[in-house]
Amino acid sequence: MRTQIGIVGAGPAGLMLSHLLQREGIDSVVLEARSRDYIEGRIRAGVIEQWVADLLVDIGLGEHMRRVALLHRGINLSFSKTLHHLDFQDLVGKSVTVYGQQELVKDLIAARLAADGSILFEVGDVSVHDVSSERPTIFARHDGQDIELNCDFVAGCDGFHGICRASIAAALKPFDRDYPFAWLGILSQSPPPSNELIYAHHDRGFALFSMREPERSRLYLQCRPDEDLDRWSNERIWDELHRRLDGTATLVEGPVLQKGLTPMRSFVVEPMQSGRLFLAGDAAHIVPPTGAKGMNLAIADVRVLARGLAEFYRTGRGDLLARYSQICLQRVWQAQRFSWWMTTLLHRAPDASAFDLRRQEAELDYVISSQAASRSLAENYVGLPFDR
Ligand code: RFL
Ligand code: PHB
Repeated sequence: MRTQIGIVGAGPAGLMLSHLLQREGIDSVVLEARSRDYIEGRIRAGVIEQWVADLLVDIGLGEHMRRVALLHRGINLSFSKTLHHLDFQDLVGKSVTVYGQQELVKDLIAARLAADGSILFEVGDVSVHDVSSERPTIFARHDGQDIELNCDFVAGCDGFHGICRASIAAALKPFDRDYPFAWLGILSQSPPPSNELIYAHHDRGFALFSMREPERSRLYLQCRPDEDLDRWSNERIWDELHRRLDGTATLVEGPVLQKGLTPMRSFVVEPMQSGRLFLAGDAAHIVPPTGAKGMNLAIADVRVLARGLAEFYRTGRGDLLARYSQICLQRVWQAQRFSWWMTTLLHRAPDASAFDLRRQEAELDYVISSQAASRSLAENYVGLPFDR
């Protein structure tokens, strides 16, 4: 098999890249380890920055989003028994959109298949070779057969646990930080306590009250990284959510549809490319979910990559491709800083002292009472501008 761009991974990064390339007349093949049903049902990110929502409309993917997505002017912070609203529209003139990652993934798969795009699901034993040559190759198994995919370039969009980063590890420098907590998340058939997200700081730990649709809540509790989910009955989860919301809004209980654990880590590799292999999205960097940045960064990366590849095929020049890492990493580190800051502001460290908790409350108080501090949170949450 032969294609221009071999893409490993059909998450938001890989699928969006394939879609953007097709709009530039560039051919790609996407290889995905999981089944279509699995990736379309995987519940993950929920918040997209305004530029991503605008991009989806511009590239012909706005129709479903416009029907089901929820436009949010801001977020709520709950602490010291009070709910505070930050209005991003008033503060920085932008909003965010609640649109489930799996909805975007479904839209992208449908668009790729409608355009006769090639996505191979349930591919095994993927390996990438000769990325320092002009003819990299991807080997894999599909439908019981060995396949060899010859490409001009490879895009490693295979997430944090994928194989692409490992295949160029010698050329990369990793930066990482672990956090001494994780999130226990549920999807519940019940309306959220507020029509916009609530980030709750509490002595017992952090909680987040998000949503997918007006009647479906996505709720998270800070827990231990090695938490045993069997120890969390639905009753215990609801009880803890009530306590951490602390009466600042009314929480309605409902049937729990899904339950899972989300680890928290910060991770970046530099550079994000070696030879003709380019890493994008979670394959290159991970942020803790507190700042809602992961999926947005994945899309920011592939937008840069698609432009670089388009320039290459149009003009034969690789200037933009050569600067791919540098351009992406500037945004990546801004998002890392913000996600780390939101995480440390809102979570309770296991060794937190009474002083630490009062200091966090003072910082939260500053965030809601100072125009400068509110705007700083708002401009980062809605997504920093690209032309800085
Ligand atoms: P993905 O989505 O992990 O996709 C990678 C794909 O590669 C496949 N794969 C392979 N395929 C072939 N061969 C192999 N050897 C392969 N190894 C792996 C995988 O099956 C998969 O389909 O990475 P991508 O595309 O970079 O997208 C990144 C986002 O998924 C991620 O950053 C976000 O989900 C993070 N995130 C959030 N981001 C936001 O922007 N806003 C949010 O509100 C937000 N909330 C979240 C989140 C992540 C969460 N979890 C579960 C980690 C909330 C949670 C709970
Ligand atoms: C979600 O709705 O899943 C979500 C929202 C905001 C976050 C993280 C997750 O910061």
